[in-house]
Amino acid sequence: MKSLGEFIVEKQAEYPHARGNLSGILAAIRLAAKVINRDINRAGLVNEILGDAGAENVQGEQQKKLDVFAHKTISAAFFARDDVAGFASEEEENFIAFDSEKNRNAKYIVLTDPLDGSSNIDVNVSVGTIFSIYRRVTPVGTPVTLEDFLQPGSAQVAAGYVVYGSSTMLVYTTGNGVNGFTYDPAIGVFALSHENIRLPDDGTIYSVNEGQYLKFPLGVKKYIKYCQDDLPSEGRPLTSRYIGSLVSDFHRNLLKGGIYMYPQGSNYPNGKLRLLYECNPMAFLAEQAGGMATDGKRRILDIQPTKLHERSPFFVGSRKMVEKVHEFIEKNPD
Ligand code: P6P
Repeated sequence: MKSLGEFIVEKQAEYPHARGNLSGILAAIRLAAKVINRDINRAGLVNEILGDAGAENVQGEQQKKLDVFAHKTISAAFFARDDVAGFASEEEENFIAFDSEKNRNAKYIVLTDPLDGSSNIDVNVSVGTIFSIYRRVTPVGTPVTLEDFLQPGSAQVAAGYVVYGSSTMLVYTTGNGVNGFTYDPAIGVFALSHENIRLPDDGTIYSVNEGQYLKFPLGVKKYIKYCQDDLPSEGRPLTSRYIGSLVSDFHRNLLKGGIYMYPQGSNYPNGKLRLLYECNPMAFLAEQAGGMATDGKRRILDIQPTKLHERSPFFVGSRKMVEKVHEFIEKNPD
């Protein structure tokens, strides 16, 4: 058994100029994940964990108490270290510039969705924490600015997620493949369980909220009908699996093959998912595992962000499946 900590140290040795700051950030995420995991697992028993926080986030979505708890836990873990200069979260309208000297001298910034899919918590469906790490682009020693956060996904130095499911797993990449670690609560360790994860080139699972079908672009509608065609000789109909929790849907498709789609529609003209802390980290992981991630036309990692909470249509998973939906979109322009 190899722990996440041992793995991080081992991999850090491969970076001759590494100073251990990125390792420190991953250690902070590991600690926050253990704390969040503990409270998710007893959410039904402790009133102050379940339910609404009585406020809305910047997206106008009802914040859950655990959303706020997860945000505060991750922020505290980063602030306690000198590896992170600033932090942005779905739960805060503006980024947070850690203003202590030790943090101003840090060279990384982190963006997170502290608890994605949190509407599922009250009904005991798995949720996740998503993170995306960049080097800052403004001078070390000064407070971070919005410019540090509005970098294209291709500039990420690391990204990953924690999925609080039937077991709790941390999956991440630093640009050299994707590795998964399963949490053993009995000993408080994330142990390496899925080394060098590869996303199958094709798959038989499609994940989309088909209740929004009528709002989708014509090409996406035609692709969904293509998936449903009764053609056993061509491996169709495919299987529809949609949990309503990006991290869980993504994780299943990462391991088994498949495509997750959140297209633009009349209700979400730019798609629902946020580019910086949902699409970019998942796109980095997908590509590192051999998959593909686009907005239906463009590679997600090439998109130059203009706003912290901007949204994007999102198609991610097995390369052949993403290429196939592109064919339908190109043939059926709206
Ligand atoms: P819908 C959760 O709010 C989330 O951002 C993703 O985790 C999930 O895949 C999607 O939205 C679900 O959205 O509109 O299908 O309920």
